[in-house]
Amino acid sequence: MLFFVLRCALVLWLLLSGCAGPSGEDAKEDVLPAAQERLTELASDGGHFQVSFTSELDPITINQLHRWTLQVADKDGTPVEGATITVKGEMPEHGHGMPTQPQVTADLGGGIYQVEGMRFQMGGGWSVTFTIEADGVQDSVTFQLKL
Ligand SMILES: [Cu+2]
Repeated sequence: MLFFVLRCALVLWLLLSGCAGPSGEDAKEDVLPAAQERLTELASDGGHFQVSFTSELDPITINQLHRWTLQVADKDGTPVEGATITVKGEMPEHGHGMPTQPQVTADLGGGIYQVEGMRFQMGGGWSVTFTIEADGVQDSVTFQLKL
């Protein structure tokens, strides 16, 4: 009897979820790309640099160590080479940072830099700030991400 009830419940659940499936999936499809939507190109706070990033993981998944590539140009669009760049990721709403300490590990030339050690341990709002110093000028840029 118990088995029968469970089976009925299972069948009912399958039927219900089957019915709810399509609209549920549609809603999910609407939400996910928007959740991953982000500005990947920004002017730095002081307007000295134009910065864009690409993530090796796209979409970015939680808890997975991955690399970013950062592209830095001056305000006229000329690639900035030989910059010193630091990385800081945090969840402003939670008051904590990343579990890793990402670093720029290679200047690939042409204003392109490799960032290693990116890992986001939870979904939500993240900000990733790059502080860039080149030719005696220091400026920061912060990318906002919803993961
Ligand atoms: Cu958090």
